[in-house]
Amino acid sequence: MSILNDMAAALANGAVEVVDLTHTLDPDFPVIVLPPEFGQCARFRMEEVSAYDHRGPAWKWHNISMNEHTGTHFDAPIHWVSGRDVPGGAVDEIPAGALVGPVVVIDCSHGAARDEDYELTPEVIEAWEAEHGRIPAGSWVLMRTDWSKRRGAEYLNMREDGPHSPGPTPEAVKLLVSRGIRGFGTETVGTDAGQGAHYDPPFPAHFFLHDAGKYGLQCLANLDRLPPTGALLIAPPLKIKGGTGSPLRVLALIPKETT
Ligand code: 23J
Ligand code: MN
Repeated sequence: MSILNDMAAALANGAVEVVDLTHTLDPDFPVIVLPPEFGQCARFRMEEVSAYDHRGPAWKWHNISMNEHTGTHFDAPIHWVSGRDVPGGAVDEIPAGALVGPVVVIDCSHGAARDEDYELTPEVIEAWEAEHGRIPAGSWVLMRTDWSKRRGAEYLNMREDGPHSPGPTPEAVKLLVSRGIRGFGTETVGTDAGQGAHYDPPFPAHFFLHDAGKYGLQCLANLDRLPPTGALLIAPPLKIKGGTGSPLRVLALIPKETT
């Protein structure tokens, strides 16, 4: 009897399903837009090198380029100034065992449908815990907003005063860190709210998560397919030397509904 033989059987017979939480890397997928005085995030680009032609008669391949924080992506502790001295804080230094772990989902989709600046607060987290139990140490915590269903300009939701999208308050992030979470993930372009620059400190999710050596995931999709508890997340970033983050394929293993 082996737990992994059981897992392989469960995957084969559908008792465990694999859900893809990843958007397709596409030049048209929006990237974060910072105020103009700052350097900007490059979109995904793909250039054909050959396509079974005179440049390579039997093969097709592309050169690709992008910012580390393009598309569905992982944030490492050294992404933020608060995490700059975290040991093992670059993507290539994160141990493989830290990249697979339990995941819980806090459904904020109703609030975010009403209020594009919806805030995940300690009260929302405590209400979730009253229903589902305390957030286990070592868990990924994902904030479901259904923002991944938005297309085009609606995704960044940019206005004259900057982007408007939901996110956590500073107090909420501190509470999650105190629970000993592994990391925090969102469906929006950042782990912080669109208006997150106006909190104290600015961008509190980035500040407090990475200060504590926690990870981030952004631009996630299909969170509406996950149970609140009981799923397993597989989220390994590329092993970029000194990298602050990377696009990745995020997979969730979920138990098949048995109703
Ligand atoms: C750089 C500066 C501010 C932010 C971000 C990046 C991100 O959201 C990111 O992708 O990590 S808020
Ligand atoms: Mn990022």
